[in-house]
Amino acid sequence: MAKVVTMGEIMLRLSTPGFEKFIQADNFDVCYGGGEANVAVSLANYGHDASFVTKVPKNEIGDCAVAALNKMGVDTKNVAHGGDRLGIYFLETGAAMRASKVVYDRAHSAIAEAEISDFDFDKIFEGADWFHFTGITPAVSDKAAEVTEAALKAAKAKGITVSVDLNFRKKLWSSEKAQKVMTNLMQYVDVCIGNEEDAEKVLGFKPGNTDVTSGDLELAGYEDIFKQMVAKFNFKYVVSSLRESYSASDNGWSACIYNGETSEFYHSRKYRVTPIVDRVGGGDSFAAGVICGLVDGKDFKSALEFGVAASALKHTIPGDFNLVTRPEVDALVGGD
Ligand code: KDG
Repeated sequence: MAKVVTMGEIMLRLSTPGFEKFIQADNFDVCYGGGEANVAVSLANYGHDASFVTKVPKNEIGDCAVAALNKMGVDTKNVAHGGDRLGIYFLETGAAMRASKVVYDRAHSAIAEAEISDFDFDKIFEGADWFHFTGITPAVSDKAAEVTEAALKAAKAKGITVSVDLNFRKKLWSSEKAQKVMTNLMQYVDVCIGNEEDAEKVLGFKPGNTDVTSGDLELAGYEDIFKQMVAKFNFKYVVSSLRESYSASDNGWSACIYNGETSEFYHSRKYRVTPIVDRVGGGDSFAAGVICGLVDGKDFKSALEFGVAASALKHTIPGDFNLVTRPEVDALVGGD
């Protein structure tokens, strides 16, 4: 069992029932979610010691967010309490040719207003093997970006492996701001997760070279970008999920990985995911699956296969959290 720490914002998710549009809904379904919280839940679910760091308000909604994590086995003893509010996101789930919609109501949330002094990073990272964050947290506020960098410095000082999911959120910041903040944070990162759009918007990479092994045009673009990213930031692995969208409820789902140490590029098996029940958290379940594979000691190709199977299964589960079990993921990886 590995100790994995994730840090970010947990939010109250209010989604329209079924596939109702916002205008139709008389009530919302309630659950909790957020990029890094979702990763912590998956890892706890696979049997790892997963610890989530955030700040929530000292009120019953903050308590409910923490309880939702505890129910899934996530360690929340390093959650800070205070501030004014928990962030909210509203979700209208799309189907067929109608895309999902997300509306954020998260300004001035407790984590957005948190200070470095709210967290004892020495204690938080004691005995930890891995630290995961995403590009969402530094996007939430300048203060949250400062807290993220303080966490990264502390994690690196202890020799902990660090992963990032670039997760560009255009509703939270511009590409220019993202590049300014995130480029600096890459010096602490070992494993970088993000698709082509993230690589361009968050770090400014575009395909441009021709020195690649993949025959497929899309994969060649990824291999090219990944090589550039490794050359600039010396990442150990660069990883992306790959979505082929046939409709909002019917996708092809696979992933690719570049090994920065051996210069090997690998494309996973592809799954047809239909009908999609809930795609939110699909990227987080992928990140968690890859992290799980790597901390378990799997080789990088098998870790990727575990991640892509875990996230394919997530698409069948309502809510942000991926509640599939390790045997269920293993069965999909091992199946025809
Ligand atoms: O990856 C899932 C997230 O998008 C969702 O939980 C909401 O954290 C969220 C965000 O900021 O988009």
